[in-house]
Amino acid sequence: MAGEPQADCLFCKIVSGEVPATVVRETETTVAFRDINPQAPTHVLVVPKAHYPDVASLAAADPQITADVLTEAGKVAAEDKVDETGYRIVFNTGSGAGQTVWHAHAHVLGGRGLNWPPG
Ligand code: DGP
Repeated sequence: MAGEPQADCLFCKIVSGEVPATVVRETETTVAFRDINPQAPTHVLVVPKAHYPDVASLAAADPQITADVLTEAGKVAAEDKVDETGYRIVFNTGSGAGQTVWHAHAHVLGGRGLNWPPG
C-alpha cells in the first residue's frame, strides 16, 4: 500500500533504525540525517517516514507530510547556521537527475558557495 515501509528500501531501514545514521532531527512524520557522502559542509537528508519513491508521488499523496519535510529542511539549515549564508534544498527526481535512492528525500546543502545552474 502507498506509504507503507518497503523491505528493500535503504531509507525505510534508516527510519526504522535497522541501518544506523547520524540523525540530527526527528518528528512524527520525518527523519533528518547526515549524508554518508557529503557534498558540502552541511549535507543533510530529510525523509518522510512514509515510503514514497520520489517527491512528486509524496506531494500527490500527502501534501502535509511534504510540507513537514520542507519545514524540517529549514530547521536543519537554521541549526547548522547555514541559513545565515544561504543554502539549497534539492530533490533529485529520476535517475537522469541523479536520484539513486527511491525513497523521497530532500538534500539540505550549505556551508560553501553553491553555483548556479547546478551541474
Ligand atoms: P540521491 O542521489 O538524490 O538519490 O541521494 C541519495 C543520497 O543518499 C546520496 O547523497 C548518498 C546518500 N546515502 C546513500 N546511502 C546512504 C547511507 O547508507 N547512509 C546515509 N546517511 N546516506 C546514504
